Amino acid sequence: MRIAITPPLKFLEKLRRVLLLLLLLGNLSAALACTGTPQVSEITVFNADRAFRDLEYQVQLGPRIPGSSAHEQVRAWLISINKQSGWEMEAQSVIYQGNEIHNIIAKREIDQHLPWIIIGAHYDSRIIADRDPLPENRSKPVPGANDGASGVAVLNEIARILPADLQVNIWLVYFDAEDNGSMPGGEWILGSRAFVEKLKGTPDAVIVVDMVADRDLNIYIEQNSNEDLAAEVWSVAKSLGYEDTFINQPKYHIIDDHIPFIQAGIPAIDIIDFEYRYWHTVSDTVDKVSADSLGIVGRVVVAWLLEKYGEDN
Ligand code: 1BN
Ligand code: ZN
Repeated sequence: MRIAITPPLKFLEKLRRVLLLLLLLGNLSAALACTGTPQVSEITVFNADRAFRDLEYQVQLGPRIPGSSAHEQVRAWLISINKQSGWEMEAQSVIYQGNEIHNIIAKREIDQHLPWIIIGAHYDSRIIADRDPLPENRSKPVPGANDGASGVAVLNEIARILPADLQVNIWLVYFDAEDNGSMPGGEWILGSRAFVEKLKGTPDAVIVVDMVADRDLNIYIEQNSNEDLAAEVWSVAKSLGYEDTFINQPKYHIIDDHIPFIQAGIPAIDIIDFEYRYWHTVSDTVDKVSADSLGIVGRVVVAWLLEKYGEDN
């Protein structure tokens, strides 16, 4: 039996297909807007594949070692793509303890009376793979697929999809020179130290993401991190069903870009998977990391922001 599709049904079917297509393209708000459906800006889709493409892009530029052309290119790219996503951009260039530092800041400032949140990640990669099992590799650079490119990829995608009506001022900070410690003339976390030294005002909370793309993602509560803020974020992760990834146990004390904030009395946490066997080796490459992992971390951070600063709160 043939069922004739009446004109209204045909229209609905067409509409359904347009919606599906737009949804597949990850553009949910455009889909809702074009049907005349009321804006549902709190439905926010973190597109893990799109974030992963940003990770791949950085790795194919080459190691993002301070002073290199890849390091300069990644900065220009961050400024350009975040401008396209509607963020106000600042390139902060300073000399800090004799080092040239270039932090990149994306700002969305709504109202100075609202809270102020910083989400950060380092964009540089380590100059030497000094933990590589093969001695001949230990003077080569780290590709930094996980250690460097993953955090940046999460920040970029947050910049693309974060609803504009959140009741909060947000800075996304791409820190320079995180990764040159434990070697002659080098230091850890220079970019974030320079940033905090120059910071005017006190952010309410800081979340740093680093090494968040391991295919086998295990994120414990880093023990220098602010306990209350960590409890909030790990609880959001649990509510999303990610309790096997965001493991609710303290482990490791890590010197990362959250430390200068903690030292300044600002609540800060480090979301980091420190169980990555390719850490500081030449094998920290794209085949060791996954879009799914970026998606989990991105969704948790976005869900935390929505829970605290979304319209209903
Ligand atoms: C994170 C990624 N870190 C370096 N690359 C910070 C760190 C410093 C972790 C020292 C452990 C020891
Ligand atoms: Zn590192």
